[in-house]
Amino acid sequence: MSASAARLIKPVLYGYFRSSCSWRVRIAFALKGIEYEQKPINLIKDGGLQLTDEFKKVNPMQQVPAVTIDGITLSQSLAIIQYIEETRPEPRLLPADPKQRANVRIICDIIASGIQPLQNLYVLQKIGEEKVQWAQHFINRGFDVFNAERFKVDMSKFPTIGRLNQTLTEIEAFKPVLYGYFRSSCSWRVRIAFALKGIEYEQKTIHLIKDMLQVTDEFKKVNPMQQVPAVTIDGITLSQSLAIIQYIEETRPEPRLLPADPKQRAHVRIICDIIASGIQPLQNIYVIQKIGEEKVQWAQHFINRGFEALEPILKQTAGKYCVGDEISMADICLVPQVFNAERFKVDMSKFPTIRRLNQTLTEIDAFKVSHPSRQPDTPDDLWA
Ligand SMILES: N[C@@H](CCC(=O)N[C@@H](CS)C(=O)NCC(=O)O)C(=O)O
Repeated sequence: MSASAARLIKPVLYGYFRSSCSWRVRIAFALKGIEYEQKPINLIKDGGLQLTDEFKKVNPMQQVPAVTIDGITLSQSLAIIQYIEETRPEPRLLPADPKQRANVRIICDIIASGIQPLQNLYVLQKIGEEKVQWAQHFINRGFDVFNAERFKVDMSKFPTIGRLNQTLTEIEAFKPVLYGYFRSSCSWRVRIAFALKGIEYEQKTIHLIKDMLQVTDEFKKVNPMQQVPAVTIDGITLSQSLAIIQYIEETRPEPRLLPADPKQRAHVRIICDIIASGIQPLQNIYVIQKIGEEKVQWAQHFINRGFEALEPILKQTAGKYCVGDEISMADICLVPQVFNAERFKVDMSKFPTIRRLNQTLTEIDAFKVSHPSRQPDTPDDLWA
């Protein structure tokens, strides 16, 4: 089907009335005045229609929403919305200014990877009786962040500060600073992006285990979500690895980390979001600590679940790298996640495409120099 013919067919949203992620997409369609059809996927009835073989073909991650649009099928609400934004730009859902856009993405990612995945149906079912307290805990933790002052500052009112900031950030001492931790997979994502783009930066270690530096009042001012990574760059402080990488991409575009083609870009974002909201949040330290003794089985379960969805997706999208033959943000997310899978002794023989891609990518310099075994805070016995 030609691209123009595909555009005449109404998009179809596979969703569920109470799914917050489906609602995100419904809001986006409504704001943009796009007509669409809905196919309800009842998440509860008959054990959950999302788990059927038929729906698995639509979204291997077995979650709503999914959307068919312009002849392709997309999943991951934020990837869907960004595809709609890029192909139907009016009215705009991402601000024109890259710094404001970064703040929008931080807020989205806090919700999409820091809050929502922890009260998702499949997690609550595994938690059992304690599910209400569990959900309250993680929603409270995430919502506290929105009291942070920095989201309320409209910098356009301060032209002199803006000008000074621009001059100052060109001075060597104002190199970007990455607040990270050697073994944090999300910090590693940002280190790879800096390395691929040839950007020099400083590292400040936030030791997540020994000193729990992420929960100090001092660090809370840097990232109210009390997680690494955070980055100070161009006079602003950013958190959420994907928001950070997209800010770097938009302000330092070479070499490109998002493909030029919107469909390929959507595929990159789907892969990133499966990892960043569907896998990584469930083996984060604050979750693992709440799980206790069963932590290895828990982590294996959710990594397997995510990789079982990623494997068929990558089989379709991969060339030399995750999407085609150019390195992208998807590769940046994949390698640290495979490293974690190996730490938790996940049987990788079931995922030949993921293994092949990981092997190719880990031979590239930018992935090597940013590896957890070679960072300023890597303990001597783990140094390689
Ligand atoms: N969605 C966030 C997740 C950040 C995250 O989970 N960071 C972990 C390390 S990979 C962390 O700081 N954990 C500290 C804690 O849980 O206390 C991102 O992409 O930056």
